[in-house]
Amino acid sequence: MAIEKTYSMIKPDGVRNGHIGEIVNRFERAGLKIERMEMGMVTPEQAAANYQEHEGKPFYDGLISYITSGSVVKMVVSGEGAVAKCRSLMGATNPLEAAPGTIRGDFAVDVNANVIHGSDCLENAEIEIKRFFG
Ligand code: DAT
Ligand code: MG
Repeated sequence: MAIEKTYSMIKPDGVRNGHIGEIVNRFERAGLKIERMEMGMVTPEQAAANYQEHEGKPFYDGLISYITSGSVVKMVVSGEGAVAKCRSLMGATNPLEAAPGTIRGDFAVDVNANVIHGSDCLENAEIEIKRFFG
């Protein structure tokens, strides 16, 4: 494994429901480092680019309107195998399948509003860091 950087984002429900501190704490406890962190909105353009692979699916419109519906916390997270480590701390996409002890397993109730985003591979991590931090 090597030191990697990944992009993670606490989604609007995670912010609204007060999970920022807990999530940052879990990342740091797992040995990951918060390199950059910024609160703000996701623009419709950023949302469309980030979820391009889902265009045309039945949940696409809801996904875009949800992710642009309120403040998010954008983060660059680094560490040994940060991409996979972040994904494993997040848990499965569907909260019904997310294991207890994972962020989604503990805090998500809805497959769309599922608390947190994390890049799914190193290549997308680089693209997403540029997309959200310029
Ligand atoms: P992940 O966020 O775990 O990488 P993904 O890339 O498959 O999952 O999907 C992106 C987001 O789209 C996901 O976090 C929530 C939403 N989503 C995925 N599948 C969905 C579904 N069947 N119904 C509603 N929203 C869904
Ligand atoms: Mg994904």
